Amino acid sequence: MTIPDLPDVFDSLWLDACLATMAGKRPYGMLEKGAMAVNDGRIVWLGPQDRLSADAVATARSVVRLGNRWVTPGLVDCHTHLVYADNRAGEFEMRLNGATYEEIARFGGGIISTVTAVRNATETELFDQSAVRLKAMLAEGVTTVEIKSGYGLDTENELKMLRVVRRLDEAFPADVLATFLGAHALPPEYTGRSDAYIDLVTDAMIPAVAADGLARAVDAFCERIAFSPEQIERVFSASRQNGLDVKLHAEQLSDSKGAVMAARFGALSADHLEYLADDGAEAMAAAGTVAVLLPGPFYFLGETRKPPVDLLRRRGVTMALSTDCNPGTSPTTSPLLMMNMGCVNFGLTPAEALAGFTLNAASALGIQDRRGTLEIGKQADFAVWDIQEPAELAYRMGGNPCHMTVIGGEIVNG
Ligand code: DI6
Ligand code: FE
Repeated sequence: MTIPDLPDVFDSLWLDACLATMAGKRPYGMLEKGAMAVNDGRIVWLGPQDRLSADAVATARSVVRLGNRWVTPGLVDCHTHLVYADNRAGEFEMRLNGATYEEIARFGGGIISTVTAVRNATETELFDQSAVRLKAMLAEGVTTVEIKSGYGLDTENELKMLRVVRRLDEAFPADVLATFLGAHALPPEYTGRSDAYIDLVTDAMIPAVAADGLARAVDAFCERIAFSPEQIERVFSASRQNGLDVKLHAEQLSDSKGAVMAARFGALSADHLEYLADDGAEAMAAAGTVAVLLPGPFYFLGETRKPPVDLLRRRGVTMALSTDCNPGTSPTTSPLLMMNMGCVNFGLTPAEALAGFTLNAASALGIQDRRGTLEIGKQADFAVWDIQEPAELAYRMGGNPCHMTVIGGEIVNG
């Protein structure tokens, strides 16, 4: 295993590792008794440790011995609403004390209560509250996070949310990718005028977001209780005209044919998908649109309809998994708990669950060329775990076996 143009001196060498590279033919891309070399934040070599020369070890600028711990690619959380203010524990309590959804809504609850909280929060308050959640994710091996807007629902507050996402990206070593989700819910001031709100999204918000480079992609919520496929087509056309990628919350509560439409626009992903039918899966497979499965809201809302995992496998649709971190339907920052739920509730295998938080999540964000696996040339983002085998990551319910999180070859946690 000789690598052309291998530098003489490595910035860092990571020794005594069991690598779950998530690349190649073996389960988990396993490579036991492995080692990795990093230069300029990238993996420049990995392989069996006994192939490394004594000289390489002696001259490396830093050597980290990992005590035969398992190393996976840094986790990628490809669908979150991590920036929000306050929480909805009170609403959760009301629900469990017997209040109906309508009653809660009448008391200003539901998604609009978070919109009110976000509008009332300063940028710094939003940043501080969100930073706590991002820190928790980093401590559980997450190195890349996508964060959506969607709780501002007017130009000023949507841009405020996206500026907070940008500040998080600057303040934390993790790669934080912003998605504009203006078409998340109808703001109260537009009640009965949803087309007029979509005009605002397409004519004012999307151009403003694109002009400031505040998001890479646009997401929308396609559902009877949110926006119709026709309205979302307008949002997607405007996004494409402004050079932004698209993705969609689709088929969460009904088969609205959102996935077919998303695939037609070459969407990076269609997410949720509990009610996905065969036409949607076929279209996604043909377009290379990734299915992002979200066990958190399924569990938290006590849903019973599962996403059609067998159909997705049969059609060869790439499956990712994500936290959907949000205050209303998935108040979690734990990818490992989602991996457990993805296995227990959706029937994923532990290997599919880990792929869903690594290479397939990277595909859902269009960054699979630089993240998601441990391979030469990729970013040196990885997580080191106190586990005896990779399946243990999905097996546990709670607890955090993350020993260390490494981003660009630097230890950021542990
Ligand atoms: N689907 C969800 O599960 C979240 N948004 C969406 O489109 C819910 C967000 C919330 O209730 O705050
Ligand atoms: Fe979501």
